[in-house]
Amino acid sequence: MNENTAKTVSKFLSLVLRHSPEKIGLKLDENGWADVEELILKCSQKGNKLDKVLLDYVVENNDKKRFAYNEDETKIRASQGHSISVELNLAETEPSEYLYHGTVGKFMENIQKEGLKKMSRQHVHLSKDKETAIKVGSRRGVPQILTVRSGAMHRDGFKFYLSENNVWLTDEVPAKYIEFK
Ligand code: HQG
Repeated sequence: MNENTAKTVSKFLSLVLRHSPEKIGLKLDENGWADVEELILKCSQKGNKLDKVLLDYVVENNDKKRFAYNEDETKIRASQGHSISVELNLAETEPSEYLYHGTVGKFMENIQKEGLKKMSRQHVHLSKDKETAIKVGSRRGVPQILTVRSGAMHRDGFKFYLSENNVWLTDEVPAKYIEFK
């Protein structure tokens, strides 16, 4: 499989399964699932050639395992990262004492004031290790890594969820739980 083709498909799937299904006239259910046959048909009709072999390859080999099938592989969804409102039905999970968030310098002043906000997504995204957070921050420039006192947040009643592809999700991180250094 050509890696560039797989990457192009992954980007397009992120667009339609997380943000804009209407771009190809696709419907997601309330849990974010798309019908696999409909997805393949509608992607192909819009000039993004897709078949089940290619979709299988992307689901299996995607670097962050961004997409997942349901049990009988008739449906597919993005495991996290949505801007449209979907109910992923993730179980609440107790986080480790610290989680990490990769961002960039230009956002720091605001984050110091108001903490981490969801911005355009459905959750604040946190990583279990600094290496992953560095990669997340690097998408936008020189990464700045924030340490989140997730254990303390959890004890104070904040809820955490772990996506199927191991991204930690929460609704907000007030500034008092962030170590800036
Ligand atoms: C920042 C990728 C100002 C925040 C990654 C981030 C992740 C604030 C940006 C996933 C702020 C939002 C999500 C505040 C947060 N003031 N800026 N109060 N609170 N920010 O893309 O975490 O490759 O929505 O630091 O790996 O960067 O797409 O969030 O820089 O898991 O699968 O606002 O996207 O995954 O940006 O990335 P995003 P994110 P995929």
